[in-house]
Amino acid sequence: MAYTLHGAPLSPFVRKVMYLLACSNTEYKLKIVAPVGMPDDFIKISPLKKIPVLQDDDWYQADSSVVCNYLIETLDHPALKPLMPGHAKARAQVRWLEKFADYELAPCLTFTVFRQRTLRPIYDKATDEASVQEALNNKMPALFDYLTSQLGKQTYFVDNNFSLADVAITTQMVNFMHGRETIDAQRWPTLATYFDHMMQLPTWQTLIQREQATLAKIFAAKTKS
Ligand SMILES: N[C@@H](CCC(=O)N[C@@H](CS)C(=O)NCC(=O)O)C(=O)O
Repeated sequence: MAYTLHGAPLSPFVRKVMYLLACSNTEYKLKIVAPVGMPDDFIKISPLKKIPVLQDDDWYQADSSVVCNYLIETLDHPALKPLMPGHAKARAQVRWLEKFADYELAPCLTFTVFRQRTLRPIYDKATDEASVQEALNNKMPALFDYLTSQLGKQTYFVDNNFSLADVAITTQMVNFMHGRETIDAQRWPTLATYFDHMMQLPTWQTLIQREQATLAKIFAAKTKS
């Protein structure tokens, strides 16, 4: 079996799938598809024209959540199985927090902060800093307050075990970091510590260091030209 993952590593949703593939040592090819300027026929494999898509021969599946759950169910890998807890209530909580990350954190941390500060400049487009400030002042605090309440004194979000919820939340926080923001450790100390801890985990380190190197190269080339 040789998977192909269609997408770009700076997408938090693609990174979520890459995390699972990496920690299970699953072989795959990354076929770069950027969200800007997608080929018209991408809709054939991704009905909403979004990345990621996982391909296995002539089988294609879109959506990071669906793909991650598919990998957990089918690969039967010891590093993946614990990402979905055995207990139904804990599974519900994991799914809820993944949804919260994908649909509540993403619009603020990724589609606003990262897109405006990092993605748009890559494509020589101006940053709308007012919209970033609006998100940071009016949207982000309630999201981080909620995450803080869910984390409590735990190291991981659900039953204090590393799960898909941690992968989904962390991947959005990475884009926040790529957007040159940090979690305010005075205001959200447990969340800041949580993210620091996540960034120490070897699989995240490998993925993020590669992305930081890519971003550094892109921006170095821009300052030269
Ligand atoms: N729910 C989807 C969201 C994927 C998504 O929004 N991907 C973005 C890139 S970060 C995208 O492809 N955007 C292109 C577009 O909306 O036109 C998932 O989890 O895979």
